Amino acid sequence: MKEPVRVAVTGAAGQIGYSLLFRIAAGDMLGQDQPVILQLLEVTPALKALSGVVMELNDGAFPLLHGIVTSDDPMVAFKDADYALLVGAMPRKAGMERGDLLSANGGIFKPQGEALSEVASRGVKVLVVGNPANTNALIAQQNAPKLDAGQFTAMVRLDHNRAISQLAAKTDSLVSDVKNLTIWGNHSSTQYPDLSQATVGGKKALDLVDQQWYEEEYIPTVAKRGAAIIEARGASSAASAASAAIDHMHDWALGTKDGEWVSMGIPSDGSYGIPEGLIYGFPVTVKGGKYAIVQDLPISDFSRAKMDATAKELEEERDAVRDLGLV
Ligand code: NAX
Repeated sequence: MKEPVRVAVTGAAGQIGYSLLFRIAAGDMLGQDQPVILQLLEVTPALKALSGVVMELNDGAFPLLHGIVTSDDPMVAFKDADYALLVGAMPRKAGMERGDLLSANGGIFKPQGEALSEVASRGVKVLVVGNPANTNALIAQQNAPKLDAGQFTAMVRLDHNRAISQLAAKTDSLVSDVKNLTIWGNHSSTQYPDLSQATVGGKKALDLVDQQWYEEEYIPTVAKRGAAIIEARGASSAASAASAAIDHMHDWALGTKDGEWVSMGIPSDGSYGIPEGLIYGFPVTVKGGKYAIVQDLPISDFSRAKMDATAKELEEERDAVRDLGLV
């Protein structure tokens, strides 16, 4: 049996946490041979609720769960963390301007970035789920000078999984038949679910669907799926978001399959003309715990316009947090 690794999760008493923690404890994220110690961060008023979640984790009698730490202090929860899933964030409330939202989240992700920088394992892999995820990841990253910028990623995997499922349904295929689609850009309504390289059962996806359906139905359905779930369920996506977080960390830690890529929000190195430093959804492959952007994909004019639009939104968010002194 391997030595246990430390997995920090913030917002651990929230609805995503309630799905996520049990999947991690069951070995779905890091493998059935990898014991974990969960290090759970919550705000002080939620610690009582968190203690109930801990009782349930214990009651699960998960063989791979070798310990649980709870705290309202990031310096405790992130201590020696090998993986950090930053789920807790300030949701947009009615009447809140974007500046207010970014500022409130700055109050969360700046100190968390500082704490990760000080106390986490030097190789920590950080995934930001809490919205606005890409820009929250940028805030944490910019406040973690002792870590490498590439250690901070944002979640576009839920969008990626939604895009796979919608395409499989349309083509009457299994999700496992769908390969190599990409979510470019921001986890927001400007994201670009790109089918230009995708295949279904080895056939080019764009030969199987018509362009009008792709542009007018598919892209908006994927981009607005979160709102459709809130409308139907009366609450935002939680189990599917947790599942996507598991997929993101699983593939980052254990690698992607040969010949296949996934979408991750990572710091741009300027590839595909995306401004350097933005945390942007790219097609990536992973080997040995290191991700690499898939290079030299042909980019159509249609794709270019969509990729630039979502980059522009991220630049505006970055400029706003810069003006607030958060990065
Ligand atoms: P909940 O409101 O159920 O839970 C959030 C939890 O975070 C709460 O328990 C709260 O006490 C805690 N929290 C707040 N500030 C904290 C802090 N400073 N330190 C530690 N914990 C803190 O939200 P939930 O449904 O779990 O969603 C969490 C976040 O995920 C939201 O920001 C949501 O917008 C975002 N999402 C992101 C997705 C993505 O694809 N990137 C999809 C799903 C989800 O909407």
